[in-house]
Amino acid sequence: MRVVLLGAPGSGKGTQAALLSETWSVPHISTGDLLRAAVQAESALGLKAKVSMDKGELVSDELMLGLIEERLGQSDTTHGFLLDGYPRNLGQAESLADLLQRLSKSVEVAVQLDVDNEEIVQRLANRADQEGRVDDAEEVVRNRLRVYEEQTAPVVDFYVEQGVLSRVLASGSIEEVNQRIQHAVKIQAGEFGQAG
Ligand code: B4P
Repeated sequence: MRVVLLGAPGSGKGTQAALLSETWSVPHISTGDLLRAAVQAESALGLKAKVSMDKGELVSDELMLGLIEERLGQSDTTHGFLLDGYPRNLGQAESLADLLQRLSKSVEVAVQLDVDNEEIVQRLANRADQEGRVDDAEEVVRNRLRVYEEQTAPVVDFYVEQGVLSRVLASGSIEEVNQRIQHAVKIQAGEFGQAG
C-alpha cells in the first residue's frame, strides 16, 4: 500500500495519516513533522527550512528531495507508506515518481482532501491557540493557502493523469472523514487488484 495524502494546509492530512498508518500498518511519513524535528534539533537543514516555514513558503525542492530519499530508503517502507505533505509541487511529484521507479514502485493511490478555506482558517486558528505554531497565525495561513493554490493544486492533475486520484470531502468529524478515505482507497486500490 503506497498512498499519498494531498490537501490544503489544515485539511487534516496529518490527523488522518496518523490513524490510517495504524489501520494499514504502514509508516506515516510527514515532511512537515520531519522538518519540525530538524528545526527543533537546530540542524543545518532545520535552520534553512525554518526561514521558509515561518513565512508559509515551501522549503526548497532540493532539501526536500534529500529528506524524502533518505526516509524512503529505510527498511520499514518495504511494504508501503503513507506520505503526508509530499509532493507539494509538480517538481516534487516528478522527483517522487522517478525515485519510486528506480525502486520498481509507484504511488498506488493519491487521496485529495477537500475542505473550504474558511473552515481551514478556523481549524488552524484553534491549533494556533493550542500549540502556538508560528505558521498557524492567520496571515501566514492565508499565504500558505495561496502557495497551495499556486503550487500544490497542479499536483492533483498529475495524479489524475496517472489514473490514481480519489477525492474525499474532508469536513465533518475526524471519524467520518477517516471512513470516507478508507472507502475511497479500497475502491481505487481495487482497480489495481489489491483491495482489502
Ligand atoms: P505540514 O506539517 O504539512 O502542515 P499542514 O499542511 O498544516 O498539516 P495538515 O494538513 O496535516 O493538517 P492537520 O492534520 O495537522 O506543513 C507545514 C510547513 O512545512 C509547510 O507550510 C512548508 O513550509 C513545510 N513543508 C512541509 N512539507 C513540504 C514539502 N514537501 N515541500 C516544501 N515544504 C514543505 O490538521 C490541522 C488542524 O485541523 C489540527 O488542529 C486538527 O486537529 C484539525 N482537524 C483535522 N481534521 C479535522 C476535522 N475533521 N474537523 C475539525 N478539525 C480537524
